[in-house]
Amino acid sequence: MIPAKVRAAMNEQIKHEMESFYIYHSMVAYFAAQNLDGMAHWMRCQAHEEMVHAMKFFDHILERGEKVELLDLRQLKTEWSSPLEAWQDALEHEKFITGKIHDLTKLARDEDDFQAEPMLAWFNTEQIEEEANADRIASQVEMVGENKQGLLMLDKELAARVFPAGSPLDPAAYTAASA
Ligand code: OFO
Repeated sequence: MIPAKVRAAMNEQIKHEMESFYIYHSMVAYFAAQNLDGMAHWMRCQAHEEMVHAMKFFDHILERGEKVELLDLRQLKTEWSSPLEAWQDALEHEKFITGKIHDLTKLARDEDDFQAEPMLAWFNTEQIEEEANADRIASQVEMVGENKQGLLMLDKELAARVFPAGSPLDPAAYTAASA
């Protein structure tokens, strides 16, 4: 059993993680349109992680015999005026998510939901990496400024991120499946 307030907040968190999945795909589309294919690829890998985050909450609620409720997503931003603005937004979005995880952790403590603790501890640790990644890349994009060569080098570097094995978001998975 999950305390009612905690269950409601976990269902809200599934929504926030799906919003992360969604906004990062908007960024995939934006970067691809700018011919920044490495950044688009990096964000597609990131979107995979966000789906996993949503499913961790989804499965946690189910395993504890409670009801999963998939809520409407907010309309988030779909356009950016520069790669820097997109990366800065990614950082701000991660900070927002960190705040939500902190709120959920506090709520679980207030409601004596000890069984939620291991999962929430995982998310608190994960958010350190999530913010650090977005912060590092936003800073690097800011550093290269108007230097197109620098931007292309960074883009190439970001293309090296590897999809988790078997990811359905990896174009290799669905282009092979439909061949
Ligand atoms: Fe990017 O951590 Fe989940 O949302």
